[in-house]
Amino acid sequence: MTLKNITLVGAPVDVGAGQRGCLMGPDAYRTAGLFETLETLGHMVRDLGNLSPEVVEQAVLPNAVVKNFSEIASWTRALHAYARKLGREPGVPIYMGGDHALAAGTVTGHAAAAHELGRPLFVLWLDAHSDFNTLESTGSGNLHGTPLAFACGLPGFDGFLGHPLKHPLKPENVEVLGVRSIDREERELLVKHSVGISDMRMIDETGIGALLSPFLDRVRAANGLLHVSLDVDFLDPEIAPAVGTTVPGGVTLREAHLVMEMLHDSGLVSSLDLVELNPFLDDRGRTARLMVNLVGSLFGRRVFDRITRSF
Ligand code: HAR
Ligand code: MN
Ligand code: MN
Ligand code: MN
Repeated sequence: MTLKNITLVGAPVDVGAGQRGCLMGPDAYRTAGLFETLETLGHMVRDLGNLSPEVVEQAVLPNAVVKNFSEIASWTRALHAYARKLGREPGVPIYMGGDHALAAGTVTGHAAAAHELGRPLFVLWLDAHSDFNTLESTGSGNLHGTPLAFACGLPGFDGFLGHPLKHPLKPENVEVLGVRSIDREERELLVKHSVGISDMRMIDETGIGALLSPFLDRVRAANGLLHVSLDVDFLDPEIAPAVGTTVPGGVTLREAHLVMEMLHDSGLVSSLDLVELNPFLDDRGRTARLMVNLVGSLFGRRVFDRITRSF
């Protein structure tokens, strides 16, 4: 197994979500043993602690329903700069959220770093939601519903970084997997921009491995980097209750582990977001521990090695 240099970065963002509590996420991952789990697998792990960004001035809003715009702009700028730097170094950063608004910074920072390395960035978005609203289309005003649209270069987001996004993701290099809740206008935007979508019905009919495999093949063929954005609500709420926006009918424990195991075997993952864990809603830490176990699978934990046929 290839051992990695892993950097943990705490991003206690919680004003992008409709409910408070995600700011406790990074400490819940630490308490649930994320560092030790990775170290036990043999990796070199460092924890940079939690970021706390400088607050930027209030920008002019295109839509009055948008909430906490300047706070999210501050986070986006701080995380973008961080991710851009970490993305140019060897090793795998893990961003411990925090709500999904943090991906506005991490994904765009890694896209900029990939550009500088001369490689394309691909994104696997594991989520019940597609988070493809713009500042105009959002009905809730919760900015965690928008980061993927921003990262794909949709218009209206210049206030996030204070300037236009220079290196947007190609929407066809994105795969949204596990989705089961999309707003009406968001649906039109996803179609218009040809974002890759695999919903729960496709998972039921085809199997999650058969859906993931061709995407990983594309990343490999393009010599791409792969950012994985794992939203807790990708998982069925019966197994992962600690999330503000539960949607029934999510992926099972085994489907989630299979995705992580296939990602590990691919060797392609270059950065990871862990988002939307709300420890205030957890049941004796079970969701935090489940997320840590999934990260363990992503970084090489296995019962049996089917290639070498060894335990
Ligand atoms: N689409 C809805 C909105 O924009 C809900 C978005 C919820 N997003 C998350 N992250 N919980 O996936 O308000
Ligand atoms: Mn999300
Ligand atoms: Mn550039
Ligand atoms: Mn979600």
